[in-house]
Amino acid sequence: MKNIDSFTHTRGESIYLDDIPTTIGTLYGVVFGSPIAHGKIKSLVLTDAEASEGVVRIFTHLDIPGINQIGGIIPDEPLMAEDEVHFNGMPIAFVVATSTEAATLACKKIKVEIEPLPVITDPRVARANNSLIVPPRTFKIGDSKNAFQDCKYIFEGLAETNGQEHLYIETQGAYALPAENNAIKVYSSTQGPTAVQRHMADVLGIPMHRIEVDVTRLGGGFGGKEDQATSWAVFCGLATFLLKKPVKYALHRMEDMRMTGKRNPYSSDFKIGLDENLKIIAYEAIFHQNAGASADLSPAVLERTLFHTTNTYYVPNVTATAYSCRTNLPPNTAFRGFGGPQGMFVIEAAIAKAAESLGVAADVIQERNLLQTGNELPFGQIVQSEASPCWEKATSLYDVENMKMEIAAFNNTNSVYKKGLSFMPICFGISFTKTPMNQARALVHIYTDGSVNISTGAVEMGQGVNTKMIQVASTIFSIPASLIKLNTTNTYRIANTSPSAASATADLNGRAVEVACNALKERLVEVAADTLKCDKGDIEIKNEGVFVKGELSSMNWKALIMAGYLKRISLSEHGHYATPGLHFDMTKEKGHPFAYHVFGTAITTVTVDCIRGIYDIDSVKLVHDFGSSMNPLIDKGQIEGGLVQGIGWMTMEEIVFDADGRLRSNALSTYKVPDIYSVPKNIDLHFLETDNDNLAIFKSKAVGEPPLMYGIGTFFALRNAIKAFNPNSDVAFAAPMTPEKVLLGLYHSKNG
Ligand code: LUZ
Ligand code: MOS
Repeated sequence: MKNIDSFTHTRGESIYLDDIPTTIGTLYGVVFGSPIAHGKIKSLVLTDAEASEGVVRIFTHLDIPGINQIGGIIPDEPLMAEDEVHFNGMPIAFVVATSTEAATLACKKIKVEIEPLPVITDPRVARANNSLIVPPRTFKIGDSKNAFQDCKYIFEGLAETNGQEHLYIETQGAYALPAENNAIKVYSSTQGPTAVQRHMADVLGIPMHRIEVDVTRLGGGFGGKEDQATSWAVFCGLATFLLKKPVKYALHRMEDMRMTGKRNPYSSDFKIGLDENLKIIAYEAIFHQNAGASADLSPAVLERTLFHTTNTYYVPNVTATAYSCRTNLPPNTAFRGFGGPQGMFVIEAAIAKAAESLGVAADVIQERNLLQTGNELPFGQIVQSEASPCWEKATSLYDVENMKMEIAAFNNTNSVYKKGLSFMPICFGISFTKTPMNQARALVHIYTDGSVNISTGAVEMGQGVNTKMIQVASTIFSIPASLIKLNTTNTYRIANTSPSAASATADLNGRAVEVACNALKERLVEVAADTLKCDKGDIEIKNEGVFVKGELSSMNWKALIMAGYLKRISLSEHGHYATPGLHFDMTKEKGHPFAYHVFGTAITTVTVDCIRGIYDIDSVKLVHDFGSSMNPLIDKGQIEGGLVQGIGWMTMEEIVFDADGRLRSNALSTYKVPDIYSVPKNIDLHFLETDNDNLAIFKSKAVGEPPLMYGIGTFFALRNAIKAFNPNSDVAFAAPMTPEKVLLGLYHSKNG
């Protein structure tokens, strides 16, 4: 089935936040953010700004009727600063005017006096100052300390990954409208409608039932709108509540880049120990997560890092400790992979270091240590592994021996260009690591003309989840997709939603649709048996018709629905799903947090221009574990998009904050993202079809986040190409591998 949005996307008819028709009298807001990263507010003078043309009102924390707090996991984040600012861009006031231009102009007339305090941007400095968001956590299996004594080879090192700007094409935004009886309707470009509803209720001091959050679709989220869509909606809601006027705020790209958090940068230490057969016996890691100025989702991101400490390898003795470090940057947040990629990069660096030191190819070590079904992960979950099938399929299908020979031959005959190859096997856990979040609901109505209307808690953000929801209902009812309409995501239809995140949206909401549709179908079978005077067991509803003992009866789908209505049967159902079998005990750091894992292997080849330091990604050849894909076209799109986003993170996307905590890469002129010229020249994708039982919807495994981690392979392929040119290169395990770093790596050696 084609993505149901492709028709309106192509015609420019899809409705995003900024396409929602505005009502007469709509006002426009702009946030006034702190001009410095850390300090005490001495005075705030609004008089000039208030007198500015078109300004209706300027709100500060003093105007908040409820609580000045929007922290999701920990209440450490005020909506607006009171007497201190903690990052450059931290909201201080919200200016509402008759136009965005007027509000922007007025913002420039706000006078704030801030006494500067020391600025910390480095997570290791934060840890040294004991500036932590939450106490550190440690995952442990076996006894790494003792196990190192039995290791033949031990290597230690440092690995760092930078942040990443989400760069959803649609920036953050919201539009709030007053409703009767002090209620509010808000359109929000959010992955988490319930988070918007809950925090708006807190800030306004009213119950959640007065706040209707509606989400049409998102022009991308990537985690950046899991938590951080909330504040903009709450600003609009606050102004609407107090002014009784519609208020809209859609951020300018540069405001969005400056004021919102990004992927958490990490600075980590590793120690890896191997035996004489290159089996990894022991591994230790210390992760320093740069959380930014408040918790946001960082504690959960930190946890997912720990869950992915050993990537797709079995290591019997592991100790991993993670620190969430408070710095004066915008609060960092969810980003596709959610800490997993940051953890996986570190063990890949450790393996690369071991391989280089021992003079073997990294893939020898990787392959020898792949997870097998039945292995125990450091947090106690016993894994059902597809690691080896993916790896083996990739090496045979793509004839890796031949690829390696061709690269060696190329490198022998070329002095200016060098090629490199890497393997990147992945293993990603599917489920929210916070077990209670693994639940969802769906509301299914069948109208008397036989058409079907579905609401779920899933937010369509370009990932194709709406199409998959329709596929579920269409398959269960056995009716064409054209009879099914999917609604916007709305907190008045579906309550207490988990954010569309963790790659789990189609699984959780699809299962809820499945539950609802099956319940309806059961009732309809009874109606059919009653009407056609036969046994329930003889009835089959398929191809828009009712079959009795395999024979098509006179009753079609539409007649069946009408018969149900006349019998006064409910043609509506609210389905609820909660992933079974999940548990995790934080006091022991053990449990079974994931419904299943997704596996895959990517083989990347690159060519480096050893004079200029620039490079091409020649090919990425993948074998990915889809389970049994319910929509290969959409899933292929997720693989390609995730891969390229991962490559961007690993190679060119370079976030730069200066020592004052000011973002220097604050526009697309200074922050480079992959374009059509920088994507791999060739992407080969093989669908590994497995039909082991799993908890995915229709056994079609989650596909949102896992492919991002294939991009990590590019970093190591580039490193290998650099080493082919300069075997003594001291190129660090520090992503992104920009052309500048490649150039340094090519010409800078360990001994100077
Ligand atoms: N969000 C969240 C996520 O709240 N919990 C998670 O485990 C998660 N994982 C991936 C992406 N978003
Ligand atoms: Mo996401 S990082 O699944 O919002």
